[in-house]
Amino acid sequence: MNHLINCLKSTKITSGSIKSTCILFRSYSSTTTPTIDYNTLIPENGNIPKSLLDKIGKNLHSSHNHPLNIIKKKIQYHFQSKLSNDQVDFQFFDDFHPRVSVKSNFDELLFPKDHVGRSPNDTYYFNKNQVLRTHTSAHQNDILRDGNRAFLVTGDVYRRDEIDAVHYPAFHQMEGLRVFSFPSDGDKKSHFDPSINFYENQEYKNNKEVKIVEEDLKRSLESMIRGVIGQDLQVRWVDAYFPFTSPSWEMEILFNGKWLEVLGCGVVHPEIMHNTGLGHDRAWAFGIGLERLAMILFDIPDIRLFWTEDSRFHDQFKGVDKSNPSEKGKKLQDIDIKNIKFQPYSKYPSCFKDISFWIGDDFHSNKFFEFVRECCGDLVENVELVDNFTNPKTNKTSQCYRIHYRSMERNLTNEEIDQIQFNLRDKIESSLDLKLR
Ligand code: FA5
Ligand code: MG
Repeated sequence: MNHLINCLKSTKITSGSIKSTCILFRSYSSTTTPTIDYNTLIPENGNIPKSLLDKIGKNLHSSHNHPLNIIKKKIQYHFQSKLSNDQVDFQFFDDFHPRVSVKSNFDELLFPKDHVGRSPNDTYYFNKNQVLRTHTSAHQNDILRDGNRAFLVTGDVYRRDEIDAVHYPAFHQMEGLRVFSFPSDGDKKSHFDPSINFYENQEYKNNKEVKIVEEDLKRSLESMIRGVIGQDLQVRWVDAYFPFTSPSWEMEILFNGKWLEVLGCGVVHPEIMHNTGLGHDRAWAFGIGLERLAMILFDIPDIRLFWTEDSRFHDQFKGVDKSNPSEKGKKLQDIDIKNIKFQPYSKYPSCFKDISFWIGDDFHSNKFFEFVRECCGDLVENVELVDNFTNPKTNKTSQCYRIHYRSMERNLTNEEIDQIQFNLRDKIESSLDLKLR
C-alpha cells in the first residue's frame, strides 16, 4: 500500500497528467492573446494508437462486479439515497460514447484556444474536430441543454500521459452537477456579464448565492466520500483553477499519512449557465477519478490491473455486488465491501532496460511514452527519465529512460524482454524525432 501512496504522491509532483492538469487549468488568463494554434499541429488522420481504439466499448465501469463498477454504484447509491429529495433527483448517464467534438470537450467549457490541454501531445484527436474525451465534463453543456438539473455521468476518458502504477492512457471519471434556483431571481436576469472576469472578481466569489452553492458542494462531496471510503476520513479543500468553474477546488484526503487529490470541482462558470439557458440559476460541478478511489478502497497496487482479463483478479470481486444486473432502473442498494481487499496473486520479479537517444525539436516525452506502450504493451510497468543533459558545444540534448518490465500474471524471461527492447530500438528512430546513442 505504501508503494501505492508513494506513487499517488509522486503523481502530484511529477505526473504529466497532473502537471499538465495544473498547467492545463491554472494558466488561463483572459487577457492572453493566443500564441499557439494547436489546430495546425493535429495530424490529418489523428493521433490515436490502435491499442487505445481497442479499449473503446469495453465499458469497465458497466461490467458487473468490476471494481470500477462497484465504486460507481456506491457513489450513485449515495447520491440517490442521501443527496436526493423531493426537489432534487439525480439522473445517471453511463453510456455516452467517448468520441466527442472539440466543441464539447474544450470550446463550450471555455478553454482558451491556446490552452495546452488542446495540444495533440496531451489529447487524442480523431481529426481536427473530434477527440477522445479527456474528461467527463465534455457532456455538461449538452445534458444541461436537455433540461436536466442534477446528474452523474460516468465514462472512460483518455489522455496522452506518462507511464507508472497510477497512470494509464485510458481511465474513468464520474462527473456530477446540480443546478440551484434562488427565489431572488424573480426577474430572471442572467448572472453572466462579459465585462466581469469571474475567475478573479471578489464580489462574485463572495456573492451570497455562490457561497450557498459552495457550501452545498463541499458538504455533499464530503458526505459522499465518507459514505464510500469511510466515516473517519480526514478531508481538506485546496484552491484550484478550471476554465469552466469559478471558484474551484480540489479535494484531498488524508490516507496513510499523505494528502491525496481525488477530485476537482467548483461553481459552474456563469457563461456556461448563460449559454445553456440557465443564466439566472447557479450550479456546482465535480469530476472524480474512479481508479484512484478503487485503488485506495481495495488496495489495488497497479492501474494496469483494471484492464486485465485474468480470472485471479476478477474472482476476488465476484459476488460482492448482490444486485441483479438485469434489473436496471431499480432503486440501488449499497454494496458492502467492508472486508474485500485485493490479494496480489503474484510478486513476479521486474527487470529494466535503459534506452538513450539524442532528441530533436519535435520530440515530446508523451509521444515516447505512448510509443513504448504501443510497442511493448502492458508488460511495461514504469518508464522513468534517469539522465538528461545538453552538450554546451552542440546544444544537442541527450536523454536516457529506464523501462521497467513486469508481468502481473507470469514470469518474464530475459530473452523475451531482450526481444521486446530490440524491437523498440529497431522501430523508434523512424517514428519519433530522435537518434539512438
Ligand atoms: C478534471 O478532469 C476536471 N474535468 C474535473 C472537474 C469537473 C472540475 C467539474 C470542475 C468541475 P482533473 O484533470 O484534475 O480535472 O481530473 C479529475 C480527477 O481525475 C483527479 O482528481 C484524479 O482523481 C483523476 N485523474 C486525473 N488524471 C488522472 C490519471 N492520469 N490517472 C488516474 N486518475 C486521474
Ligand atoms: Mg487535478
